[in-house]
Amino acid sequence: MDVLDAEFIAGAPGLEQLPPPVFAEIAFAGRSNVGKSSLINSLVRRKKLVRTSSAPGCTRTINLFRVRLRTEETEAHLDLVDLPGYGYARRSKAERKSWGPLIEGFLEQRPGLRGAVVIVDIRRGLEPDDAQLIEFLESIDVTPILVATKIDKLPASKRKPAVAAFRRQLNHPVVPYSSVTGEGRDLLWKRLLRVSSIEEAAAEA
Ligand SMILES: Nc1nc2c(ncn2[C@@H]2O[C@H](COP(=O)(O)OP(=O)(O)O)[C@@H](O)[C@H]2O)c(=O)[nH]1
Ligand SMILES: [Mg+2]
Repeated sequence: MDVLDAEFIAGAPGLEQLPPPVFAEIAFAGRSNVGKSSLINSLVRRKKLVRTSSAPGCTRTINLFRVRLRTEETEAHLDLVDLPGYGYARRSKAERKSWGPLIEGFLEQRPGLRGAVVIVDIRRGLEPDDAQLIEFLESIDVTPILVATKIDKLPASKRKPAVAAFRRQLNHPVVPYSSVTGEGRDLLWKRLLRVSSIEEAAAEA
């Protein structure tokens, strides 16, 4: 699988400002600072397509990126949507309240949405906000794709047990990931291509 092209399409502060959907879309959601933007950059192998930050809570807009990709079978476009991070305690209550509707509104209203990647820090595991989001996705029939990121921050001997514990907690497949080493990239792409109907399930090893 090659990413031939990746470009920023739009940054929208609200649903009304988003361009209408053109291609299949995959949303990326997770707590502020969990590594969402880094994950998207790592997936498309661009260092700076999406701005990353060491100051939590910076992304306040819905950012849409378009990738053109080539698999063994086909060429296709896919839109990746970086949603605002949730759960950042230092923002005002009013501001925090406004994310729920923005994130949920997007997930509910985009007709081209094929799945939502929910990103969790392997060292923190699933937190109540994440669990709520997964429940919400299931209630609206959007497939959650769970990613445990920052796996490189665990010593090698602790990775397998941590991922196993996470899978048990969720009762759901989890993709272990590191945006630093690229571990998990191929597996996550397989899931994304399948959920977007770009490649058949049979293509998954
Ligand atoms: N070691 C390590 N650091 C990461 C990884 N992913 C993100 N980070 C770091 O975590 C911080 C937040 O990342 P960012 O992608 O901006 O998070 P976002 O707020 O969820 O978009 C940055 O300092 C990143 O360099 C990872 O897989 N491994
Ligand atoms: Mg970000």
